[in-house]
Amino acid sequence: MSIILSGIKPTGVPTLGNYLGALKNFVKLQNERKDDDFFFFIADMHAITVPQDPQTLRKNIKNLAALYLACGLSKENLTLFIQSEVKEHLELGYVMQSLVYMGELERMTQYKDKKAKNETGLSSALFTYPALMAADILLYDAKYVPVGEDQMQHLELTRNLAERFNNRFSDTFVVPEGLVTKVGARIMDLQIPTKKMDKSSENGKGCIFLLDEVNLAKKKIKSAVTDNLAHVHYDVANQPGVSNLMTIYSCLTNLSFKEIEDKYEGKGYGEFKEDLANLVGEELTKIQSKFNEYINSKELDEILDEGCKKASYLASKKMKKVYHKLGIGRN
Ligand code: ATP
Ligand code: LTN
Repeated sequence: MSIILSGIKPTGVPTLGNYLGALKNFVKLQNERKDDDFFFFIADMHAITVPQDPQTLRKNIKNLAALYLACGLSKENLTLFIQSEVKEHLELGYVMQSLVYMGELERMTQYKDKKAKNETGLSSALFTYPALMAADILLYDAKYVPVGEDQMQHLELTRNLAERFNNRFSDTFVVPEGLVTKVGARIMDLQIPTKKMDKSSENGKGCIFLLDEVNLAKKKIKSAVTDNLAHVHYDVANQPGVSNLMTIYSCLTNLSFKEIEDKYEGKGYGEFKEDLANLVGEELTKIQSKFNEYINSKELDEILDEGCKKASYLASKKMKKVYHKLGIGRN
């Protein structure tokens, strides 16, 4: 039995990118690996590394909890919880900060990119964020961490920190492995296909949110940027827009790029976009109908309470061990 864990930040409504790169894969893994234990959480402590409006944040947390289930996760072998409700994340996060080097954090692209853009007012929590992410994973002895490609650098750091601790203080943490999907690990913005689709992005047109009104989402697909080659062909360098749409198509149908190219051979983008818009529309309709069942249900709160209880139990056991090995406190 292995533990499989991942988290999503409640920084907005999850996007089609979050769905295809992460959530859909979580569901697939859960269907394939019946003997494993799945831990998914809402990374609200990570959300406040950039400023958030409290009311919106509260709503995003609840929406994300319901969306995890609406996307198809089964309650069976699932521990679903809110990060801030399990205090040990912060405790181990601090311990990880004491292990990680400044140079390692400076190399993390998420921070480096923001710094390169000369954004002002960056918080110190944004800088130390990967230490907290490592704690999220190591606290539960997670073996596999399904994530989109953008998170692999954080995963590598987590592995290094686990090994560093184990070497200094004896075996304590499982060294985790990242799991990235073959297709869909990086869905791009529909308007700027060289940029990742981000839920906190300011340009809503390039981004499909899972709770978008279905017709609006379809419109976004139909007005996605393509090119004037009029040829459905996978070529990221020369046709980034079309290639991104093909990636979405492939994730939703399991057709290979070659199969999609053959299907639309000799046809322009109109028909391809129309079909894709319908596919996206159908998927969103399914998700939203389940979302509506969960969002105001007592069941959702019960699942989160249960998740918090189970996660807290395991996390507190782990922290006792960690403090003891570090030599802090009295025991
Ligand atoms: P933010 O805009 O706040 O940075 P985000 O949209 O990047 O957020 P996260 O909460 O950081 O979302 O990511 C949740 C999961 O979704 C992660 O596993 C991440 O790798 C994956 N993911 C995020 N964006 C994409 C994308 N465009 N394509 C594929 N996977 C993605
Ligand atoms: N950093 C991730 C979210 C995240 C996460 C985690 C993912 C926080 N803690 C632990 C996997 C495991 C992100 O920005 N997508």
